[in-house]
Amino acid sequence: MVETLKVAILGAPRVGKTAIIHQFLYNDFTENYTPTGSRYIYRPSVIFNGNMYDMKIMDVPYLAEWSDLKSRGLRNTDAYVLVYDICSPESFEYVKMIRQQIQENRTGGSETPIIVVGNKRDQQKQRFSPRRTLSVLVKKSWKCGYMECSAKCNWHIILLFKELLRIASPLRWRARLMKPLPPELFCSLLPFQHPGI
Ligand SMILES: Nc1nc2c(ncn2[C@@H]2O[C@H](COP(=O)(O)OP(=O)(O)O)[C@@H](O)[C@H]2O)c(=O)[nH]1
Ligand SMILES: [Mg+2]
Repeated sequence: MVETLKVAILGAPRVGKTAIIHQFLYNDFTENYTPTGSRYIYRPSVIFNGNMYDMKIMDVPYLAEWSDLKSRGLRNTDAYVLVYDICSPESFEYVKMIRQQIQENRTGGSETPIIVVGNKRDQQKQRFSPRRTLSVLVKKSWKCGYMECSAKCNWHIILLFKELLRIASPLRWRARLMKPLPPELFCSLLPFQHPGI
């Protein structure tokens, strides 16, 4: 049976949530900004480490707080991606708030798989804080994963989804007890079928 993995992409407006998903699924990027009006669901199938997964990727517009998250059926996702713009401190504050609300309210608390993603790495000359400061905070204090990417340059986008699958799939429990898997096991992530949009 093909396993379904539900993941939610959250973050302040304009940080590049939709751009990250489109780069992953369609190898496409546009400079034009079209606000995502309501939650949009993509359902690609992917092959990861020789297994096929049906993904449900939820592109979530701005939510003021956790109660919105609950009411939109986002409570029981397998993993959350919290995106901020490395040039925008406000977008990091938003990620901080949402992360706290997820960990305080969700069953499983700090075990909830979360990856914090700093997008727009191509603009890193304008970043508001050194990478290391934020990655240490996120990894050590928040106990979340941390990555940076650029949807514009298609940099680390596949890596992000590989990491997402790794932490969202049931194998994550085994993976946590083991050393990181060797790189050759991470080499196969292929969007298998594009959703019709
Ligand atoms: N320079 C740069 N711009 C980006 C990147 N990702 C997204 N953008 C731009 O940022 C704006 C907002 O992107 P969008 O994906 O719609 O943001 P969302 O509101 O979080 O879904 C758009 O104008 C994109 O072209 C990136 O990695 N680098
Ligand atoms: Mg959007």
